[in-house]
Amino acid sequence: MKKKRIGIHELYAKDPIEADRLLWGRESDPASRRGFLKQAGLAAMSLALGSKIVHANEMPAGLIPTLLDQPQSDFELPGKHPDLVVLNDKPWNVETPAHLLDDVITPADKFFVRNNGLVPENIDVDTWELTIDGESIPEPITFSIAQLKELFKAYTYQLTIECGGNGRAEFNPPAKGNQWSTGAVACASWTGVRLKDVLEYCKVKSDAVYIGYYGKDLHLSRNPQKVTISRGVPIKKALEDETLIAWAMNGEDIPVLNGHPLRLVIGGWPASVSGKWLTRISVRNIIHDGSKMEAPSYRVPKYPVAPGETVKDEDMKIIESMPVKSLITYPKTGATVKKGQTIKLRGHAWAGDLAVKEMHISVDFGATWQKANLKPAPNRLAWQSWDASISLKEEGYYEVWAKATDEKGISQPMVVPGWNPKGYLNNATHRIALKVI
Ligand SMILES: Nc1nc2c(c(=O)[nH]1)N[C@H]1C(S)=C(S)[C@@H](COP(=O)(O)O)O[C@H]1N2
Ligand SMILES: [Mo]
Repeated sequence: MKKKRIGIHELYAKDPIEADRLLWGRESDPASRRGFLKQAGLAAMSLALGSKIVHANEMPAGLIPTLLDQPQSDFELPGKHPDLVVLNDKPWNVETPAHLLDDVITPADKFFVRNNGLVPENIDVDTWELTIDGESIPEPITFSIAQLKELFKAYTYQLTIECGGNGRAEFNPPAKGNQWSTGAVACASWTGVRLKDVLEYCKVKSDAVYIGYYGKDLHLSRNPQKVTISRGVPIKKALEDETLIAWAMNGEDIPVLNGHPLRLVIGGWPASVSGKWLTRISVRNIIHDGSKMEAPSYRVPKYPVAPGETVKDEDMKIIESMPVKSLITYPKTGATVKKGQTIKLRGHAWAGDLAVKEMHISVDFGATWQKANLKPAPNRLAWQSWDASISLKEEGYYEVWAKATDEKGISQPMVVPGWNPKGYLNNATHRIALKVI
């Protein structure tokens, strides 16, 4: 059946409780299902789940069983898998359920979408231009896509990009913005030229501090003077081998929603630095001051703050490398398995600029952990696949939790980490539900 398409803004304006129910399967009034579940006893939770919670004595108080807390939407986006979850359609913001991220290389139709403005219309590959300018470039130079392909060697890398706000939905008090659960992350195979080769050709000066991108997407106001988003990275990150100006995802044109015909791809950092519909890169002799570089956008407090606290702009710092994180991509949450059956779990783990060193899983709410097999990355800044076998001894409700540890020994927290005003960098352990019969 074709899903209906309605603007979630319209829906929220009309009926916020219904909008919340559609998106989250829960109600937003004070007597909400979520609020109720937080207070609920084990008996009530078991009733809602339809089975007994095994290891209930290990379950932290106030924990909502993950099976009762899944996002869902009734909307569908053209070109994307029908089971992706549309959080917003003006602009498009669409996340991927964990079980659809099972591929080592994320297929185009399962790649999440995070737009700040409107997708550019009438894209023409043949006349598309990229200009390199800024204080640290002696003379601006403009390239066509054909020239980029001709002048520079092409490279292909698998690169993980994750929205800085992935996981925002779990923060309490809630942070405004797209209520991503776990699905604003992907790792595709990207082909393009190295930004460093292009900047070298343009004779980048030694006083370069930062790069900033500009894209062709229109501001939501449709005012062409307004820039939707123009972010960037320090020159050191820009000059890494894996920083690409890409024209292909998985060997094909990049999907229009993901930046066709040209985009920056900067793995390991918040995906907001990977500029889509790329038309210009400015090499700056100051920290780039484009739209959404200013506080509080894509910034977190310099020191830990209490949930709900107001943080001054000058006490915020720009997010750089993303924290260690992982997903369980198989089985799908809610799956039914047989008592004693061997279940093969799969997933991926990533840690920003770092490698992931170890992967652990728990079936008893984190009381004990079992080591998983972890593969090395195919190249730097690509996620690493992992697998593990478990067998569950009792009938009832189980949760599988996954925890990655990076090469510096830092692990994912089991609860939502450091509250921050904009709800960035939630790298809490991923949880799936299994029912044993
Ligand atoms: N031009 C442009 N580039 C952009 C954005 C945008 O709105 N416009 N969104 C950024 C953000 S916040 C994210 S998380 C990623 C999302 O990339 P995707 O839509 O391909 O998943 O693109 C980044 N690049
Ligand atoms: Mo983002």
